[in-house]
Amino acid sequence: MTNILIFLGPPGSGKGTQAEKISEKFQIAHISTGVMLRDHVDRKTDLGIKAKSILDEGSLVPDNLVIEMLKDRLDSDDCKNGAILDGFPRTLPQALSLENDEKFSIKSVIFFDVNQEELVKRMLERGRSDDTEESIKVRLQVYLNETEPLVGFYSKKNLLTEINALGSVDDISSSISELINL
Ligand code: B4P
Repeated sequence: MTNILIFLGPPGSGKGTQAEKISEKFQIAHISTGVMLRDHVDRKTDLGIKAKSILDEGSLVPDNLVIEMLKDRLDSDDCKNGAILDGFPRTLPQALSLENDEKFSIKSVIFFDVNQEELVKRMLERGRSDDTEESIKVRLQVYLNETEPLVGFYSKKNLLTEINALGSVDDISSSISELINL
């Protein structure tokens, strides 16, 4: 059984930044579906060719493709100590795909709370190819429609802890470290 810690939050809330630090500190795998998808795009795999325009416009890659990619990755040896999922699940079907698989045990879900103005500022400063004003607008709307309902979903299961993700990277990382119980 693989223990799982989920980082949930809007785009640009710092999930990737914190997952990198926490994974190193606790020696658990860091799995970012965004990083994996961008890698497929760079390598021009079949998945990457399908995903490129979706990423650039700010929409979500279809559930079946992301779920298959993620579960393959979770089968790797480096996930034996547990894994942080950064950016997955982003939809209810993705959440159910974890829930209904007895190979995985969700230990905790950390929700990154940041106001919209700060999110837009961070993403524009980062300047990735999908960080244009137009795609940021789409991503924030997609987040509200598809991903935010997962806050209630995990809260009802008593798995969710909300953290204030405004402040210094180190302070936020310390707050998260106190919550880790893998
Ligand atoms: P992701 O790669 O997951 O990226 P993100 O949500 O935009 O960013 P994150 O929250 O990780 O923020 P970061 O630490 O970088 O997704 C990209 C795309 O991939 C999606 O739009 C979608 O198309 C696709 N995708 C991914 N997963 C999918 C799934 N499950 N299903 C379908 N499609 C999927 O931080 C942002 C910036 O803020 C950085 O520049 C950072 O340096 C800065 N920052 C971080 N912490 C800060 C702090 N405390 N103070 C100030 N700045 C800070």
